[in-house]
Amino acid sequence: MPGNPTILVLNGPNLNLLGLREPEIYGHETLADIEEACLELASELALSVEFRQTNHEGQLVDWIHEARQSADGIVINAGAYSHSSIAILDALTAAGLPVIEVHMSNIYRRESFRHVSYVSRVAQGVICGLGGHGYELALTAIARILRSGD
Ligand code: CA2
Repeated sequence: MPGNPTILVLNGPNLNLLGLREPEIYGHETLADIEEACLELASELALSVEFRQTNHEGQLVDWIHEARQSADGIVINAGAYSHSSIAILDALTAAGLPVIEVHMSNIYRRESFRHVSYVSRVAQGVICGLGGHGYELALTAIARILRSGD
């Protein structure tokens, strides 16, 4: 019997600071709190979750390349690279896996440079403004997409 689907949850630059700075924008939850909630939900959804964070664009690109072999779907908060990185868009497009994009904050209530995300061009769905809960919603959505095949 095949194992649980594997979901790679990727986090980009500065998300390691969650809960430590700017709580008025990003809340009090740390990235470790979010990871814990994701791992707990993953077992209910029969998913295997790999949760990672990096401050480096190339590292995100390398992880997305690896996902082609090792994962069934990607949940990504590319942080500020969402608004600038064609390299990440190209890697996600090449991966050919279902992608759900997450942002902690509601990027449409913020500066206009945050209103455009390259990641959104390849994402099947986008969740923003719901804090860490957005990651749990993204996992629920991707589990459903993988099970229903659409
Ligand atoms: O809302 C989001 O999740 C963002 O992806 C967060 C990025 C921001 O550049 C995007 O526009 C929206 C920033 C990452 C978090 O940066 C922090 C900085 C200081 C304190 C806590 C987090």
